[in-house]
Amino acid sequence: MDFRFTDDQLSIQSIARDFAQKRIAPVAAKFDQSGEFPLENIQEMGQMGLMGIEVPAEYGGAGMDPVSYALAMIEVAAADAAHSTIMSVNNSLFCNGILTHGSEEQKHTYVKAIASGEAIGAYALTEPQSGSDASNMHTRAVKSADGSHYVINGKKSWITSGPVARYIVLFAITKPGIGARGVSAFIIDTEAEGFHRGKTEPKLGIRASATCEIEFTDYKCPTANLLGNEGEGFKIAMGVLDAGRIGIASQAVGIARAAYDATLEWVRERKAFGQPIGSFQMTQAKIADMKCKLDAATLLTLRAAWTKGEAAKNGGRFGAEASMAKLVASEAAMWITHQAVQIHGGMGYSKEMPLERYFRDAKITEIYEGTSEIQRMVIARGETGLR
Ligand code: COS
Repeated sequence: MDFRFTDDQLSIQSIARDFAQKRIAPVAAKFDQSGEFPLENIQEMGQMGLMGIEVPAEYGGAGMDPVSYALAMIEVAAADAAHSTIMSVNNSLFCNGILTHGSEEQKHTYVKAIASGEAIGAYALTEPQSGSDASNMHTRAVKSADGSHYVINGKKSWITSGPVARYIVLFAITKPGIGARGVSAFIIDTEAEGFHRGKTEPKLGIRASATCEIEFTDYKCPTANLLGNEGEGFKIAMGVLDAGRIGIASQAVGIARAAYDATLEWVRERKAFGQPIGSFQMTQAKIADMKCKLDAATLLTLRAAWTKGEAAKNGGRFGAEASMAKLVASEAAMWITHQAVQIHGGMGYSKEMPLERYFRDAKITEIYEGTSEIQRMVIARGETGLR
């Protein structure tokens, strides 16, 4: 086993770290408080290649591998989880599906716009009545008599970047009554008639990442914007989520690392009973457990990213590795940020330090792109072959 990174991987890690520490970290608390979308930073990150890290240069991206993506995500998330949420939706949920299943024209038009930072992308699967049971969607797409377009009606909820997205990968039923096999994927232009934005979600964490409901009323989607073939939508959605889960695992690692680094500094400096609190055994036990969970999460995340890279070359799958990485990394992030707040005491609870933000931000990683319960289900189904 070779744990060394390539020069290219080290280079994107260093570029992302530099931008994250100089430009994102100083404004993270301000954006968290206001809930404002950090558009300028996101556009600049797009120009740097960070919104399409695995996207080939001909479609406006950086043309790098999944490990590079994971390393860059970790750096951005360590500065601010909300920025990394927007980054992960653009990279994994939007670009990934179109790159894998899209036509040349779709890649040139839509992937290019998002990967270059010109526009923001989103992914719409969840509906008010369907979350974990994603195939239980009601949004309906009906092909027009002349075959030129689909008429779409329905509502999607919890759409990350929904309030600002120009283009959205949408999943809708084209053949009702046959479950997952009746789902198709479409590329939506939010400037076209029939697209509406609904209520925005007031959230516990990742507050600068905008989230809202979206609604379609007789929206006419050109047939050229069907992604893949009719009936392939659910598999596209699941394949995209496999990639997305590596992004969320990386995000969790970034949040956990930031909380761990801050704690390490704190336990060396902060004194109680005449000694640095890091010399007390109860603190040492927490530090040891935090470090083990952080490294385990990091290694599983990098393994999943590496497996995705191998799968692209050899045609294998990486869903199980992605689910394991997301499960372990998100639970590590929650546990580590919890301990970090505890060790910081009153200062951990104060908005004067970023610990309480890390704690709030970590929670979403156990929920979105498949809850921990769903990840356990995917892993166990794969291991046992049982359903
Ligand atoms: N890649 C490709 N295809 C996949 C897949 C994957 N990772 N996972 C499932 N599929 C395919 C299956 O092979 C099956 O195809 P066939 O009918 O040809 O056999 C089809 O999709 C349906 O799969 P399955 O029967 O396993 O679907 P279920 O309804 O049981 O759902 C879970 C499976 C629960 C795993 C899925 O619905 C899921 O991941 N839910 C969570 C959704 C989620 O993450 N939501 C968050 C939205 S983004 S914030």
